[in-house]
Amino acid sequence: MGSTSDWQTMEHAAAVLQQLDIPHETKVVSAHRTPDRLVSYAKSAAGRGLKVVIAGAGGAAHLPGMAASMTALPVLGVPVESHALKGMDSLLSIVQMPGGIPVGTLAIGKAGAINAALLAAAILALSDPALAERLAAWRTRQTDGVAHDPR
Ligand code: RP5
Repeated sequence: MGSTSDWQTMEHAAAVLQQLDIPHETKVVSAHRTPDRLVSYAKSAAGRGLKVVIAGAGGAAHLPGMAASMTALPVLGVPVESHALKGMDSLLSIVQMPGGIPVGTLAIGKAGAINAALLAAAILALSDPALAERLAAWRTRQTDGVAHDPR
């Protein structure tokens, strides 16, 4: 994520990865404040064994796109809700990648963070049958937890 201030959003992604027992790391990597850290992180990601990158950022959110430009790994972008524009700036910055460098863009805020983790899990589950079972069980628990009556 681009800042420690993004953690209150991105912790929801980390929580889902934890629930699914998916090894992961959480890092602050700012495209504009720590550009060298971003280059190093993105270029070394595949070699360090990472399989998917979830990049959350707000405002002029170039972190996911810049990361995607420097790795062949799937990059999932989470638009963090900004104060000034409620995350519309983040969303448009992340989703409007020119053709050639894809970023899988999720919803603004908490829902996007949760779904980024679930989408990463689905990608990883393609080659991990045990994870596929855990993901199916997670979804079944969610389904079973939906009340029939709103009161
Ligand atoms: C972006 O600027 C970060 O991703 C964060 O969402 C936003 C604001 O960062 P802080 O000023 O709170 O550190 O780079």
